[in-house]
Amino acid sequence: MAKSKYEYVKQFESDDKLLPNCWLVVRIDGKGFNKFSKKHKFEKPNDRRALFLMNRAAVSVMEEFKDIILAYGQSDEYSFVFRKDTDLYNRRASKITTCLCSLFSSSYVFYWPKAMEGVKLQYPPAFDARAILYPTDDSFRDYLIWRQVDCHINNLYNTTFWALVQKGGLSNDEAEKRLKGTVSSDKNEILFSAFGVNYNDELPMYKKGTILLRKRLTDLRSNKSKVVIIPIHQDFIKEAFWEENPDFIKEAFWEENPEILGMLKPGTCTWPVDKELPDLVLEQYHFKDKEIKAS
Ligand SMILES: Nc1nc2c(ncn2[C@@H]2O[C@H](COP(=O)(O)OP(=O)(O)O)[C@@H](O)[C@H]2O)c(=O)[nH]1
Ligand SMILES: [Mg+2]
Repeated sequence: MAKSKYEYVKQFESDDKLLPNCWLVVRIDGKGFNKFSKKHKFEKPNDRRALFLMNRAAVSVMEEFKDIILAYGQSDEYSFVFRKDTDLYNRRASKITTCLCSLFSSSYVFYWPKAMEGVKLQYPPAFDARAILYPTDDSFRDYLIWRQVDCHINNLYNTTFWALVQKGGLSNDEAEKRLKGTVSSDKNEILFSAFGVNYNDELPMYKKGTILLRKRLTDLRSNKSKVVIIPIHQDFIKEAFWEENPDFIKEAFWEENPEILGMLKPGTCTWPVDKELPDLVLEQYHFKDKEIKAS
């Protein structure tokens, strides 16, 4: 077909193809969630329902985009890590970030009624997104640690701040002054001595955020197995995480298994037998049954 004389305007579009062979991270972040959380009366310092909703929206994104191997979320943000060799949308940055961001936003709204039972959504929430490339495994690993350290610092601060306000009867200003210049050990001490709270006993999801990984799980009754997305709450900074999940994270894995490049090969899961699978995982089996066990 002959080109129209207007076709030339396409040349004005800029090329935003992402560099090859780098870890690609897309981080989305809630826009104005300070206000949004107040407007919807999120519990302080952590609203379990709102965090579950973030996790649910992130699972939707991972279900749609199979090249995402890991996601990490805390507060109003989620980072999605793509396989280094992903060819999604020809690695076009804006196409990738906008598709992820809009699917995340619509899923957040879609699952809102279920997660936030009885809370009316007052206005449409929005998220921003950026794509970041990490050329080395070390910088990629440090990125994840950075976000988790951020989670830890904020959560310890917020937990102590709201204990001072809600249990200690301080005003917001007084609590802020009390915490000025304190280090982590001071905050742990305030929590323990003034309120009998041992920070270590706080929920791992609050302290460490949520890591989503693909794992193969087996349903013991039918013996059928399915790849599902599993939420875990581990430390990126500890070797254990990287040792327990070497599949597809370490470069060496791909070098040793060149034949599986091009298809996703998740490792099997070692979910503790004495621990119930989270609803988030059971939902992916499309039935709620506790008789599913790690293979
Ligand atoms: N009460 C409450 N607030 C939360 C929770 N998760 C996120 N937020 C709010 O969301 C904000 C996220 O930080 P940031 O992205 O820097 O702020 P934003 O620019 O207003 O979105 C926090 O400062 C909190 O005010 C939660 O579980 N409970
Ligand atoms: Mg935000």
